[in-house]
Amino acid sequence: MSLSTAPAPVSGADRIAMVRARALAIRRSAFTMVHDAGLGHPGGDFSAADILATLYFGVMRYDTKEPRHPDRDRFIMSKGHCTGAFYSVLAQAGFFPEADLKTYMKPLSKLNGHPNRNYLPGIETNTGPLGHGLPVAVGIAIAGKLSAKDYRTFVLTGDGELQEGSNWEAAMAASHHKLNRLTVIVDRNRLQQGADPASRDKPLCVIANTIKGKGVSFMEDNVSWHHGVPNAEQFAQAMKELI
Ligand SMILES: Cc1ncc(C[n+]2csc(CCOP(=O)(O)OP(=O)(O)O)c2C)c(N)n1
Ligand SMILES: [Mg+2]
Repeated sequence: MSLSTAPAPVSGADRIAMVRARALAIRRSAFTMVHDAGLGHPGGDFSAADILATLYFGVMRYDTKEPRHPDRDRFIMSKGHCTGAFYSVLAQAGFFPEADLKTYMKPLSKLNGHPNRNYLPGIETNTGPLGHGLPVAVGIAIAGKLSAKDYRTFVLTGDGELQEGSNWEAAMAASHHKLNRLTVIVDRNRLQQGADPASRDKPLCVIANTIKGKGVSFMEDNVSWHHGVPNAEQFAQAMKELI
């Protein structure tokens, strides 16, 4: 049984175009599902669409005919509320028919609001209560290491979700166990649910997105300027730019 991602187009440019088209299809499908169900989390579906398309159509190895193939790469949708996007990518990849998406959140449907591994192929673990995906992924990655498997484990978390302390315990365990086949992707869409920084009663932490060496062309994003000292020519050039 062979493991593969979707058929690879010839050139890198075509590959990017294919992943973009998949991401667009995920958004269209997820929004249709939310519209028809009258329920869902479309904002987080949309921010996750490119990540899911990249993983399923450019990165991960899996076999839809044998979803529990022992050598498959594992993916855990820790932001389990975003089933519009997750079910859409699973259906596009071929784990179940795209027609099933029409049953999203209907009575007796297998497509619940949160993913259930007992109902659908391609789901590694149930998620929904935030903060559990990474701890489970750490366990899966440790199991891979202990059994000398080379599968990779991917987890997609929300940025708000990272407030759950379980993530930090899992991150420390991941580092301690040297889990080099584990990748955590944070969907940093800068929003969660109901957070209101303007009326806070607690300390504030601002993450400033900056550029090291900002303002001088040859210094920006160049780590050698961490403690570099300019020569005469560099000094003159920098002074010309810093106006
Ligand atoms: C433990 C837990 N607390 C609260 C919720 C309710 N809840 C669902 S989504 C959400 C916000 C998540 O924000 P974020 O992780 O940033 O996800 P995204 O922005 O990608 O939707 C919350 C609080 C939950 N699902 N689980
Ligand atoms: Mg968020």
